[in-house]
Amino acid sequence: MPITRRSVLVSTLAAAVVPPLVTRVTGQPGPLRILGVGGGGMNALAAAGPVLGRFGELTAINTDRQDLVRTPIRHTLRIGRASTQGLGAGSDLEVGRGSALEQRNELRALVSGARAVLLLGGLGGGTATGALPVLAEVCREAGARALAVVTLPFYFEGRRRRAQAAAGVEALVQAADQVVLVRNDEVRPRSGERRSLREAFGAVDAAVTEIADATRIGWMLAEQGALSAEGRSMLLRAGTGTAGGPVQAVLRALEIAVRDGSGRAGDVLVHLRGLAPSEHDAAQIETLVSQNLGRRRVVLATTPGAEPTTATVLVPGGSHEAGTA
Ligand SMILES: Nc1nc2c(ncn2[C@@H]2O[C@H](COP(=O)(O)OP(=O)(O)OP(=O)(O)O)[C@@H](O)[C@H]2O)c(=O)[nH]1
Ligand SMILES: [Mg+2]
Repeated sequence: MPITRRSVLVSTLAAAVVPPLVTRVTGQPGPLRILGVGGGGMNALAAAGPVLGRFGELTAINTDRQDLVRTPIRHTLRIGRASTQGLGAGSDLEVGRGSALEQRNELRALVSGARAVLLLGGLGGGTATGALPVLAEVCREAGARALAVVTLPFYFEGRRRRAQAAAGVEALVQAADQVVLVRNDEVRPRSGERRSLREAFGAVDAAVTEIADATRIGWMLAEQGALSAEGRSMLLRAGTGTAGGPVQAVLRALEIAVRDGSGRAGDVLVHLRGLAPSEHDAAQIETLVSQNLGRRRVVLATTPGAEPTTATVLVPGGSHEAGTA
């Protein structure tokens, strides 16, 4: 696909936006399933429910019975029933992997009929790190695109979790169609703000929500030919930011997404939730992207919402070595 300098402006609700940049989106190409795996994945899924729930069925998957009892997600599936006895994977990814294999047929039934599956999880522990690559494989066997949105642990969580997360990314990239990485350390508080652990993970849940929604929109646009798509094993960098206006929000999101460099070529998806951008805003956003990432086609998608504006950027490429060092 030739790289054009012209932004493509897309309204996710097909509301009127400034022509001639508009490409209309006519809804989802097929059934979508949204799975939150492990403790962190389930919490992120619960937070994402209000945004993602109307686009597909939500299911919480875990080895940990206590977690599954407490979750507000109605549809749950416990894995590793024989091997973990409901007590979690004990931070051992092999146990997480074995747990998914143990319930492989049920997982298969869960995703059958889906056109795509969004897989949410926090890498670093046992359940999500081990189970997600198996799930991705199961999705692909069932003919569904496996789109993973996974977090990398905070630095303070220690070397063992970091190393285990790196192994998880490695396996996931082999198995999934897309892997979108969210680095917890980059989900920063406003400067100088102190926060509790719960608040820190709450901020991660919010970032995962936006990035998962952008991933959903990216899938939709790729299916409609409005966004360049590759086959499998595609790694993406993501960033999200909130500000009073669209351009400022995109700047914040880009600062995060480009930290490891510009990656390789491919369309850049910018999703704006909140105030619709003016044509002038769209031009400025395109300039910002090309300044940070070189000449790329920018696909700008908007979802009307209350102020302030949240911008989320998905950039193909990005090295996971840098992400997990
Ligand atoms: N988004 C989000 N991430 C979390 C949360 N709690 C923990 N995490 C992240 O998820 C990673 C994996 O932890 P868990 O989800 O608890 O691990 P698990 O997959 O359940 O694996 P086991 O507990 O070992 O069975 C952690 O290293 C954290 O970085 C949360 O509430 N929200
Ligand atoms: Mg757990």
